[in-house]
Amino acid sequence: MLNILAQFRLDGAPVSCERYGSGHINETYLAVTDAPHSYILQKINRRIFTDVPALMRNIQAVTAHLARKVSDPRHVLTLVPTLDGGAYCRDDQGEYWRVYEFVTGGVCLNRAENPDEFYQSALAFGRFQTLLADFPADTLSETIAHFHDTPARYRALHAAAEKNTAGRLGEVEAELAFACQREAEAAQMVNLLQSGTLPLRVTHNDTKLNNVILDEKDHTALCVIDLDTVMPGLVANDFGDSIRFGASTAAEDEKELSKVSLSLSLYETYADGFLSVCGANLTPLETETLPLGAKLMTLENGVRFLTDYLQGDTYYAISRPKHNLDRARAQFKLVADMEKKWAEMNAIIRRKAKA
Ligand code: ADP
Ligand code: GN1
Ligand code: MG
Repeated sequence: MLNILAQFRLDGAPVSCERYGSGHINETYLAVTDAPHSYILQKINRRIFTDVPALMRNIQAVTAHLARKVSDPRHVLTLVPTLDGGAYCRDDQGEYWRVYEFVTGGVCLNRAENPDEFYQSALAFGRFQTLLADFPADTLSETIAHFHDTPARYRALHAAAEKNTAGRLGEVEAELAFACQREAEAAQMVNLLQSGTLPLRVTHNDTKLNNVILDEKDHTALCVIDLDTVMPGLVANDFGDSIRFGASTAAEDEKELSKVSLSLSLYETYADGFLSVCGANLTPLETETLPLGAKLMTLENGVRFLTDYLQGDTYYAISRPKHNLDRARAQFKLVADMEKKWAEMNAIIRRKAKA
């Protein structure tokens, strides 16, 4: 790792470099130097991100845009250049590496301990949306094609079931049936986009609570991280993915399904924060479709976890044998609970829209 770090313009000499965080996609390390100054070193997942130079151009452009608009450097991710001024380096195995300034005095949470932390994440993603409203979306590359194209995610699920590479099909009949029963409605958001009724905006596309850094002292929002999937997309999907992860009463991979439900109170908290910052910029239909975003993002993630389980766990990092199946089951349980609470979910958004 030291030879990789040596290629970046670091302040001080590295004294340690350890695995860090709980992301499912990249390999993340915390590098501490004798300066003392800390950095985040990441090996970018090039199996998933097939055009890393384009991805890094997106991140450079987006972080530069954000940096021009915020006054506190802890409010935006900062890339550290290589010795020759590049945004990343490549090792002799062809792997791509990048370094960010470590946001000091920050924390990333997998679960909100209190509603205000979740509210803070809503402010962070709402501000992110607002600050990028004037960013030229057509200059961004699509880092993962069809990322939130839910019908395409279903096609991948059907193909995985057909191939049954890992021989697990017999084990997932109930989950597959649950997903298939909802296949037609899962296309609603994409249909609205294709008919031109919902606008394409610059969105984050991976708005989990642990992709926001909060100040460790008062737990106020500092900055949004994990910018690999910043692309043109739908606001309701950004809202929805936050709800899926953060307004659930249990973890994304909870095995005990009776613990998994939608907290309407956390849902309302998030809607309050998000709409207080970016609500004025949204069209009436964008606001109206926020609950649909929550349901479809949860369904889509369930479909993706199930697909990965059928394919033999090749996409997400797992830490136990049936991890992806547990994740899929928890998502589907959350979808089922959202269906029960559908009227309230919509009523909450209608109330906020009027306020
Ligand atoms: P992944 O795509 O694998 O989720 P992330 O970019 O989200 O990777 O990083 C994984 C974790 O590393 C984050 O959840 C966070 O805890 C930590 N992290 C990433 N970037 C920074 C940073 N600049 N400062 C502090 N912590 C960071
Ligand atoms: C991945 O990178 P990370 O862990 O923040 C995934 C998201 C999923 C999420 C589920 C690029 O997010 O789309 O919603 O796992 N990111 C990518 O936890 O596929
Ligand atoms: Mg992440």
